[in-house]
Amino acid sequence: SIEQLSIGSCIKKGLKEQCREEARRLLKSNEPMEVVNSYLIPALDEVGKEYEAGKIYLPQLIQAAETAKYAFEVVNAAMPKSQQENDKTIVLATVKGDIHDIGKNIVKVILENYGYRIIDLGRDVAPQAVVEAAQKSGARMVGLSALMTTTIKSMEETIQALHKHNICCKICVGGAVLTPEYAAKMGADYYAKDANDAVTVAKAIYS
Ligand code: B1M
Repeated sequence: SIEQLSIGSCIKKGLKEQCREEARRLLKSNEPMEVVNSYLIPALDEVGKEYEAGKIYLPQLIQAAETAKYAFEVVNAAMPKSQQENDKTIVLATVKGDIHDIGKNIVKVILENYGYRIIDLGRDVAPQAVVEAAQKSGARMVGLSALMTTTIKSMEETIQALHKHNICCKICVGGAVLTPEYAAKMGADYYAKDANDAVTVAKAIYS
C-alpha cells in the first residue's frame, strides 16, 4: 500500500495521482477555499522559497506546479456553482510576460461562483488584447494578475492603455508581488489580496 503523504509532500515530490487523492480526502473535512488557503497556497509558497534559496531548481519548481494543478482541478470542481444568470461581466488576464496563472484561475472560479461572467484572456496577455476585450464586452471590471517584479511594468502599461483608450471600467490588480500602495501608484482602482477580496471588489463595482 502507498504511504499516506501530506498534500505538500505530494506537491514537492511530484506525485500527481496521490496529490489528487489527497485533495479529495481533504475536501471531506474542509471547504474548497480552506483547502486552497490552508494547504495548497502554503505548499506552493514553500516550494517558491526553496527555489529562491537555491535548494531546488527550475525543473522541480515546474514539477511542483504541475502537480499542484491536479489538486486545484479537484478543488475547483468541488466549488459550489452559482445558479445566478446575469450580465455582470469581468475581464481577467495575467499580464504580458507572465505565465503564472494559478492565482488568476482561482479568482476566476470564485467570481464565477458568485454569478459573474468571466472573460478569461489567459496568461501572457498583451495590453492591446485587454483593451479590446474590455471595449467589446463592455465589462465594468478588469482584473489583472502579475506575480513577478519584472511583469509589474507590463501591468502598469496595461493600465495606461486602458486609460488612454478611455475604457469605462474599474481596474483591480492582484498577485503576490503587489501591495495596495503600489497598486494605487500604478493607477489601479482596486487591489485584491486574494480571491475573496476580488469578490468584495466586484460587489462594490457592480452594486
Ligand atoms: Co514562478 N516565480 N517563475 N513559476 N513561481 C514565483 C512568482 C517567485 C516569487 C518564486 C521565487 O523565486 N520565490 C519568482 C518571482 C520573483 C519576483 O519577481 N519577485 C518566480 C520566478 C522567478 C519564475 C521564473 C522566472 C523562473 C525561471 O524561469 N527562472 C519563471 C517565470 C516564467 C514567466 O512567467 N515568464 C517561473 C515559472 C513558474 C512555473 C511555470 C514553474 C510555475 C507557474 C505555473 C502556473 O502558474 N501555471 C511557477 C510557480 C508555481 C511559482 C510559485 C512557487 C507559486 C505561485 C502560485 O501559483 N501561487 C511562486 C512563489 C510564490 O508565490 N510563493 C513563483 C499560488 C497562487 C494561488 O497565489 O498567484 O499569489 P497567487 O494568487 C492569489 C493572490 O495573489 C490573488 O488571488 C490569488 C488567490 O488567493 N490574485 C489576484 C492573484 N491574481 C489576482 C488577480 C486579481 C485579484 C486577485 O484580479 C482581480
